Formats: sequence, C-alpha cells, structure tokens
Amino acid sequence: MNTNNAEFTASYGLFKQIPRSDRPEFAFSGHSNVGKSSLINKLLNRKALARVSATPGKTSTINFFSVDGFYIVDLPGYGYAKVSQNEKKRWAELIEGYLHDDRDLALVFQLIDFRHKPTADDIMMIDFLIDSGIPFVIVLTKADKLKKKEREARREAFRTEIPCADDITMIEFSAETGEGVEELRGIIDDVTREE
Ligand SMILES: Nc1nc2c(ncn2[C@@H]2O[C@H](COP(=O)(O)OP(=O)(O)O)[C@@H](O)[C@H]2O)c(=O)[nH]1
Ligand SMILES: [Mg+2]
Repeated sequence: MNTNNAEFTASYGLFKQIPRSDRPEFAFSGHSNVGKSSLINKLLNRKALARVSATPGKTSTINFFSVDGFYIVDLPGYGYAKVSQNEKKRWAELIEGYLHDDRDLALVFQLIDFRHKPTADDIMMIDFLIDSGIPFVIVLTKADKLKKKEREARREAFRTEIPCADDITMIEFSAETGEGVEELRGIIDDVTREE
C-alpha cells in the first residue's frame, strides 16, 4: 500500500452524518487508550495524522482517512467510564450504526491490549463481529511493554479468554518499535487485491 497520499477526510459525531461510501473501508476498533491512533499513524507513516492522546476518551467521533483507493476508519474508542450515559449511547449508536450499515467493509482490526485480559466490552465487540459475519483480525497492542515470558503467558490466556481464539488471526504490534506494521500492511494489500 502506498501511504504517500494518505490524508484526513472527515470526522462524524452522528451515524446519520456519514455519507455513502465509494470505496472499501478498513475499520479500527478498540477500547479508548488501547493505542488505535498510534497504530494508524504508524501504519500511515505519519507523526500525527490521527491524534494520540494521553487522556483516554478524547476520540468520540468516527474519523475517515483516505489512502490509495480505500478508507481507514477510526471508530470511537469504547469503554471509557467517565462519560455520561447519553455520551455512551451516542458512541454505541455510532459504532453499531456504522458496522451494521450496508457498506464495503473490507476488514475490521479489533485492537486488544496485549498486557491484559480483554474487557467485557472487547468480548462483546468480538462476539458481535463473529455473529455478524464481518471479517476481522485481532491486533495485540503495546507489545513492547511485555517481556518474552509475559507474552507467552498472555498468548496462552487469550486462548480461553477470547471466543473462537484458535480461528482468529492475531497480530502482535507495537507503535513504539514498529513490530507488526508490515504484517498489517500485508493484510491490507492482500484484501485490496481481492476486492
Ligand atoms: N509503549 C507503548 N505505548 C503506546 C503504544 N501505542 C500507544 N501507546 C500509548 O498509549 C496511549 C494511548 O494511545 P492512543 O494512540 O492515543 O490510543 P487510542 O485512545 O486508542 O487512540 C498514549 O500515551 C500512547 O503514547 C505502543 O505500542 N507502545
Ligand atoms: Mg485515538
């Protein structure tokens, strides 16, 4: 994939604002603070195309980035506790609306923090993706924060913590070291070639 012309296209706060799509889309989903913006920046070779935040919960919009014939779609991070019930409802409607919409959703990258047991929201997302038949892979983020033994322990634990774990492609990733970024690009290249 050629990232030279990657650019921010638009942000939407409500599902009904999202226009019809004219290209395949790769959506990125995950808990707030899991490292989604950092991953998108790394993937697109930019320092700050997608905003990186030390304060979780900042990205409450759905953001589109145009890249080489497809869109990268940054879904709002879920699971942030310190927001109102109303805000949570708006996020849920935005995410569900988008994922249920009749669009050319090529693949979802579901991000999970490599260090921790997936949250109830993570499992709900994974169940939803499986039930909806949406193709997805899991990205295990912040891999640089684990030692070899810790990685082995988490890999083993995920096999029981994540439904259908043995059938799901899992990519170990670090925005710090760049580990896994070529694998992600390879997956996008494979899927766009098939489209
Ligand atoms: N060590 C390390 N920190 C990361 C990595 N990815 C993100 N972070 C940090 O985690 C925090 C949240 O990152 P961000 O990309 O804004 O997460 P988002 O809320 O999912 O978009 C920031 O402080 C990042 O610097 C990573 O691969 N390794
Ligand atoms: Mg973000």
